[in-house]
Amino acid sequence: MTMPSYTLYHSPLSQHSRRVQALLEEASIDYQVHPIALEKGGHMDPSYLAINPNHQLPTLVVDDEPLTESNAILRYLCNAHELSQWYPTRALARARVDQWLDWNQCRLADPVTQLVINVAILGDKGDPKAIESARTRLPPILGVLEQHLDGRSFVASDEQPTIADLSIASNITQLGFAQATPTDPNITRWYETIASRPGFVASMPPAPR
Ligand SMILES: N[C@@H](CCC(=O)N[C@@H](CS)C(=O)NCC(=O)O)C(=O)O
Repeated sequence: MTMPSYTLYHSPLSQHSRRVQALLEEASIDYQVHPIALEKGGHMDPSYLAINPNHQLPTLVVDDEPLTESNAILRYLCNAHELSQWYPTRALARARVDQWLDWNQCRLADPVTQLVINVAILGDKGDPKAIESARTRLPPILGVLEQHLDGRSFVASDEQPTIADLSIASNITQLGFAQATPTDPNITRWYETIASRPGFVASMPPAPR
């Protein structure tokens, strides 16, 4: 079977990009990286807007067809490469993964992004109201994850990590950039397990010099 060629438009600062790269690495799928300098506005360049008019990373170009939305890309890769260990095929098991992927996008992503933008990226120019709002919203959201992980190794499966773990853990890494790493014991234990996986390690941004 001929496999498609993959080009990942990517920045290591982007958790949405890193979660896709982590799966590509974990599954030993061949891909090219096309770096986009988010911090220099590369995502607003007309050449990138032609690929992704939402000016967001990542985009995975499959042969010559752009695919956007990180969690859709994760699902696509699992479907195309029959990665049932990362995205189970039994209906309820798959729905459980989808539940946590959606939770990540709908509940966790916004306060994480607001903190990273306003603390880590904008620094002194960050919006104090946005920072305060994110700091207020985060603890109850993380509390849901902390309680869910009590007695569990992974968010959506008892046996092995799934794409839901890669997706959520990429946001937890991001909190570290804003000096807001969660200290909840179950989240910490789970995050250490996911973050030590080779694919996740390979997706991490280079350490600051
Ligand atoms: N829902 C999108 C979100 C992607 C996203 O927010 N990417 C950020 C980097 S982590 C970005 O490119 N931001 C630039 C912008 O929105 O203009 C996904 O899951 O792929």
